[in-house]
Formats: sequence, C-alpha cells, structure tokens
Amino acid sequence: MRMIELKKSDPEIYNAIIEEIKREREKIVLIASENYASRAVLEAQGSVFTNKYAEGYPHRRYYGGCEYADIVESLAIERAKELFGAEHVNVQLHSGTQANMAVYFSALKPKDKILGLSLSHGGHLSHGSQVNFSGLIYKTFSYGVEKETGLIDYDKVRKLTKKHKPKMLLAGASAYSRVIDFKTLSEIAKEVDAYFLADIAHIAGLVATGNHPSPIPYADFVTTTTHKTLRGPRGGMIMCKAEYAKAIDKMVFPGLQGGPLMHVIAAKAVAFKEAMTEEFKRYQLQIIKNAKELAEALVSRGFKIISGGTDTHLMLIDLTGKNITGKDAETALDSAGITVNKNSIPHDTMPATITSGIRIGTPIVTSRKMKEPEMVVIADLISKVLDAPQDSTVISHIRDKVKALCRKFPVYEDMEE
Ligand code: DSN
Repeated sequence: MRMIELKKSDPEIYNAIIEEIKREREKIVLIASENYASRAVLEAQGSVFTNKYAEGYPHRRYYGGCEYADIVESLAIERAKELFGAEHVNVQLHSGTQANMAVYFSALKPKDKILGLSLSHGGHLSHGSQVNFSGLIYKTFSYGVEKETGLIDYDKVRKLTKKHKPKMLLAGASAYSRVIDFKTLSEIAKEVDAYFLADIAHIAGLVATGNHPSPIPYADFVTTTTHKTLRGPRGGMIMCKAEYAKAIDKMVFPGLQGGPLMHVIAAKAVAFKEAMTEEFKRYQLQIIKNAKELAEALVSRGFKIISGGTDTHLMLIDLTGKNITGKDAETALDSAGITVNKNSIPHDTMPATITSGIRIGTPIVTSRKMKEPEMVVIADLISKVLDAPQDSTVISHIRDKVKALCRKFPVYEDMEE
C-alpha cells in the first residue's frame, strides 16, 4: 500500500486517502453497514485486474486475454457456493441494489406486485420505496414492525400477503436487529405462489458462519452485498436455485451490466476464502456478543433500543426520551470521534433527514479486536456525549478517550502516512 507514484502525481487525492486512513484509524466507527476489509482484500481490489474487460462468463467471454480473469471469477463463484451452500451464484453485480434489480427484472414484469419491509421500519430503498426504481416500476406494498415490540408480526405479513397477492415477497432489512424467520416467510410466499427473495446484505457474514439462520434452503433468490458483515470489497452478489441460473446470468449480463469489475471480483474471491476460516467464524460470533453487550450497557444508561436489544450486529436507538434528534446525535458523536448514522425509527414523526434515532453496529470495532469490556466503555462515551452534546469541554475530553482507545486497537498500521 505504498502510494509512491500517487503522492507525486496527484497530491490532492493522495492527501484525501491519507486523511481517510487516519479517520478510519482514529475514530470509533459504528456504522452497521460498513467494515474494514483485510489487507489481502484491499490488495486484490487494487490490482491490475482493474484493467481487464471480461464481458461474458468464465470460458465464454467476448474478449481475448481472459484466462486469468476466468481463474478469479471461477474461484469466486465456487467459494461463494461452498460458503453459503448455494446452487448457483453470480458474482458480477456492482452493488446490492443492482442484485435486487437483476432478480426483479428476471422474474417480474412492470406493474407486478411486490411486498417487502417498509423503508421507514428498517427495510431498504430497493425493496419497493417510492423514491427508488423498485417503487416506480412495480406496484409495491409493505409490512412493518409492531409499535410495542419493534418486531415483525409474521401473522400480519401472512394477512397482507393474502390480501395483496404479490408476485414476490421480500425479506431483509437495513435496521432490524432481530433474527428474521426466512422459513416462515418462504411458506407465506408459497401460499400465494409468490417468489421469495431474501436480501441478506447486512447479515451475510452471520449467515455464512451459522450465526443467523440461512435463507438458502427456502428462498428462490438470495441477494447480498459483499462489504458489510462479510467484510469483502464493495459489491453485490446473487445466489439462486439452479432453475433460475440462466435467467439471472442473462439478466446481469448482457441485461443490466457490461464488463464485470474483475478487480472487485478478485477481492470477493479473497473475502470468501477468509470467510471460510475458523477465525472468521469466531469474528462473527464476537460481533454479536459485542452488539449484545453494547445494547445492554446502553439500556442500563437509560437508552431505549427498538425491540429491546439485538440478535445481530446492529441496534436501533430510539432517542425520543433523550431530547435530541438523530441528526444532532450523529453530529455530536462524530465531533467526539464516534461515527454513527441517524436513522428513522419505526413510526418516526421526524423526517428522514432529521430522524428520532441512530443506528449502531459492531462489525468494525470487532474487526479491531475490541471485545465486551470495550463495548461498555463505548456505551459510556456515547452516553456522556448525548447527555451534553453542546458542551465542547465534554466533547474534547471524549475525543481524547476515543483516540486512546483506538490506539490500543490499531488498524491499517503500516499504511503510508
Ligand atoms: N445503505 C446501506 C445501509 O447503510 O444499510 C444499505 O444498502
């Protein structure tokens, strides 16, 4: 990672990268959808495969010189199949949203009905939001979580499914902290002859290591990103039953994409190999242990967590009793060196640009090898900042504590400064 040429040729970009390295090192990053990829993943992604066009699929390309591209894509596919137990895998998707798009386009017609978790209750934009292509092209309906419990009520999903008769039922979330019952949802989909799509972007690492039930046995299609708990490069992937393989591959290329990003696919292959190790299994388990500890420590400091806690890598904090908005909490915490994102809570009365909540996740702090005792420290720091968000003395004191904690758990140490 010595950026010798970049430093000379483009100091502006070089300096921004150096500042980003420092930011990632010196802040406690609790963004639930982010992670710190390994050096091996970064090296593969920064490789000469960025130069290569390889339209088509391994051994069926539209360009010469694809013999090494074939090796990396075949390895990525075979490793993903083994990791998740999938019948068919397409690793060419540039993102999770494009993965969902390819599934919809291959299985649905415009104006078909889809039913997914509402964005404002923890779902994802591409699951039918009106401001996204999914809401523009399809007739979309949503289920939510219960106001009292913060949980999905599967009987209500069944009722909505019977009422609307969607062509596709969607599972998956960006801000739901409890186990999702993929088996029950797949049965509900079958009752109306709907396709069942499980988007496991957030929980892919947990699923790959058996720390969350897998939808693979039940779902027609499973989509994911590769950079969240899975800790690979930024990108997407589709897994599906063999019967849909041809339609999915044709929809990805030539349907929606041209050349695959071979450097990203090489990095995906590296990440899948890492995810098959015992160390990665332990890492995923620790992510959950850390999240549970952090949630408990926050609750004991007077914070309200939607659904009361977590089974996964994340939690959603309801700030309505704390006299601070999600937006202001995000700003105050970041100035103290703790990075989170504002997030709507179910039944939020604030607009999405303000919100009454923040979302917190433990994948990155766990990648830094922090464990339960550090989660208690972090809860304490968060609590102190949110009790005095305007107090510059408090913020500066916490910022020093954050830096000290980060120095104890170093990351990306030998990158150039
Ligand atoms: N934007 C991502 C998240 O933060 O959850 C989902 O794609």
